[in-house]
Amino acid sequence: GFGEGEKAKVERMFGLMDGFLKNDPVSLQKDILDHVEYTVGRSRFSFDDFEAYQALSHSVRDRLIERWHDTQQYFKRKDPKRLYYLSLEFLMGRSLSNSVINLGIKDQCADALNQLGFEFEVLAEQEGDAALGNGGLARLAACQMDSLATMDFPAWGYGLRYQYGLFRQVILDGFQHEQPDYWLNFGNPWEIEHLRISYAVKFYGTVEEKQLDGHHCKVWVPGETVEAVAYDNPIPGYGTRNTTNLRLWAAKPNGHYDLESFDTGDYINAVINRQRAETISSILYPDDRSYQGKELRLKQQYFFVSASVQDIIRRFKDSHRNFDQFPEKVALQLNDTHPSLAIPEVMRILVDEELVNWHNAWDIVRKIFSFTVHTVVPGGLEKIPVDLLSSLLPRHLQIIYDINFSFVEELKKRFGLDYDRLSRMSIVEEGAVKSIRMANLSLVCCHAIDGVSRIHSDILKTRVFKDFFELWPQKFQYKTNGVSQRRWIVVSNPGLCALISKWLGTDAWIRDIDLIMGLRDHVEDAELQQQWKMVRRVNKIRLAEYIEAMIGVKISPDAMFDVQIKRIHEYKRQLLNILGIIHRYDCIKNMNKSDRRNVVPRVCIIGGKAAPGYEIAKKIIKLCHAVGETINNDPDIGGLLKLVFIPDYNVSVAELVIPGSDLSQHISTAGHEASGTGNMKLLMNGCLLLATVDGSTIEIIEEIGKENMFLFGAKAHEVATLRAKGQARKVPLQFSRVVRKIRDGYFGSEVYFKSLCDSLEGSGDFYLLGNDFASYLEAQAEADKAFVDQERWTKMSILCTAGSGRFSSDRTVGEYAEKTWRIEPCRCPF
Ligand code: F58
Repeated sequence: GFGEGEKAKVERMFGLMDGFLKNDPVSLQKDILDHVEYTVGRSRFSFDDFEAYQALSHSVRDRLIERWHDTQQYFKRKDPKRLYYLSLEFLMGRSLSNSVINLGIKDQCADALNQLGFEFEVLAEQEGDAALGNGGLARLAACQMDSLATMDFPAWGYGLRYQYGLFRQVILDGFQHEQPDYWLNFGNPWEIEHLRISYAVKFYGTVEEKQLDGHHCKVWVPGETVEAVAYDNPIPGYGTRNTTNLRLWAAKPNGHYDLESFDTGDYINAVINRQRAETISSILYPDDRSYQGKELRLKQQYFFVSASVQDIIRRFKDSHRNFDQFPEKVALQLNDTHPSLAIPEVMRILVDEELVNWHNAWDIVRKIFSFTVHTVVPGGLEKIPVDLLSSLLPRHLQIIYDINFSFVEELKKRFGLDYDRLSRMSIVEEGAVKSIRMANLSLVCCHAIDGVSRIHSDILKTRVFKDFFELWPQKFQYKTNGVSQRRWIVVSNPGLCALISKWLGTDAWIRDIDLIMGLRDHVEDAELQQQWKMVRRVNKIRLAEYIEAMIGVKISPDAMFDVQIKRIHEYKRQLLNILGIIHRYDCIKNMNKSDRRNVVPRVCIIGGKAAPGYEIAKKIIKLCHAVGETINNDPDIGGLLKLVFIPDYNVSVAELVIPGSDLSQHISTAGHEASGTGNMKLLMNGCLLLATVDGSTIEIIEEIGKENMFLFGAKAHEVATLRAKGQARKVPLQFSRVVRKIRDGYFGSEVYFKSLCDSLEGSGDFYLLGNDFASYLEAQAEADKAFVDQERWTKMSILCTAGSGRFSSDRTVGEYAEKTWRIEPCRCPF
């Protein structure tokens, strides 16, 4: 805190504070009409839903900007330690509802619009998704930004402003096709363009040795320079005036003209060539599996990292004379290894440009960086071919070599000349293609390495990073992921939100999630149960309407809605789900009339994108459609079973599906899902989980009890042995029968599906579908049984929500703040 005198000063400084934009409906209405007329350029007497959305968004944006300025002024004044969150991907989704809710002006906006003849919910639907990311890692970054702002932490996010977000998935004849997502086509009111905040980012060229101010220096003479321009995306906290920033960089041609190339020839071509600079920030890589040594990807990484580091150092220098205090004022978080070039970039700027000596710079670097790992697969770790790095970033390669030299010396002192160990741990991989291991670089340079769930961290310590754990056990930690209850309950499930607040007697759980366990006290209350069911039913009807509108399949809200929504991956085992559905279909077909009366009607919903080059994932999508086609059109089945694929799954589709789900599947082969975050979103919304004992599900079990979930499958510690058994594993008859059905062409396309079937039989089945099939079916049968008893089901559903508190990103971010970043809240006092 600060003294009274200080407070008075601050108040004087912010004297105009609440004098600016008013938030009553009348003022809002005037602002909206002004924006219709002057920003959108339409007549205030005639504008449509989209134009109304634009005008409303601009009115909200104005309020965001105001708070953004106040917060940044305040941070600047208080000069707290700041966190910078570097991520190559952010999946922000839509912003309108989130913003008005966090600003606390949703009702006022709705009122203002009503009087103009518009409905808030309809306008909110006009907004497209900001999909600057692939999956869990990117949405995690978005949830954490929301928590950082809400908890008043002085933190900024840094990333890339891709012109094309994650591709749109279009389904034609059951096949996935990718279409570009040019999300900026209709403008983006949620960003503020700062053309004057820009940095030159260098590429290629050579390193020269020079004498500078009596220092012996390395000078990097670049072969190409590109300009990074800042686009700021305000992130409003909930229940606070604090509004922080997500700064995304766009690439523009550099303004310093190279006279020579313009003089000597073709002017037109010279301009066109310069324009190519923009490709750096043009497209998001849609591959969420493994890293390929692509030059453009490396350029993207360095481009955003360099601009961010320059910006951070510039801001620090604004209020400090030297770098002594740097580690007390700056923490840099790397979201996976993608931004790890920030490490040599900080070294380069400190040593080459700020003339800090190597040892001091190294000391700083080791104190400020931390990183989070999001994968379990060693093959998912990034490697950069040395040839590529030496051509693109020659100085950084030198720095990495220097860091590695000292590191290897340290290893020799500690372990002696254990060459196997040295070659495993070295940052440089000697092999057919000599390359830089970005994970090893990060492990050496960061003071903390976090896994995303407990089991994940154990796997990192005992397998993936075993050697490093032996060397530096204290660096290894974990912070189980979390998701924002603002986005995943308040924004996406207003009905449930109101109900929770009503029964808790307060809406304080929106900032203080632990309160949500208070619902447990009311779980036996028939009135709550009734209202809970009603809210969920309304959500199911909304989802059913969406599905009918999108794909023309009619579904009944009386059925159990069973969903699996996530990227399509072999390890996530959407295929297991589909095989289970085929089995169910078979069973129903073989039943007589009276048995059919006992079948619990099910609607199976699958959604997710396959990476464009991931053949097997694409076949799984096609299989899902082929099976759905057969089942949904079989008059013999009627309403007992449906299988629908929701196209183009993204954040806003998730906001619709999750509140309307009864059961959700998280069925990765144990030991493969680092954490999973969809499970948390569904849990919060009172959806029951059918799951393997993997990732964060293990911790969910601890919170809500296995009696409130449907668990199955091999445990992580059994997987290696099971795999080693190979063909000796026993596979249930039902499994072979179902696979045979696909092979025999029951669902068509038998040639196309052959490789899928082969991956499940013989020496294949790496992900153990056959092994887990019997227990999967048992868990499904348990779920059916529970659903029949609606009272029991509803109680379990309430207990899921009540037990979800630990999985709020507020808890995760609080742990990072205290243990890793060592930052304190800095709350704008107005
Ligand atoms: C995901 N990783 C994990 N990577 O799979 C999931 O278990 C975890 O819950 C989540 O991170 C958050 O920690 C993930 O989403 C990517 O999308 C990368 C994108 C860039 C290429 C490599 C994968």
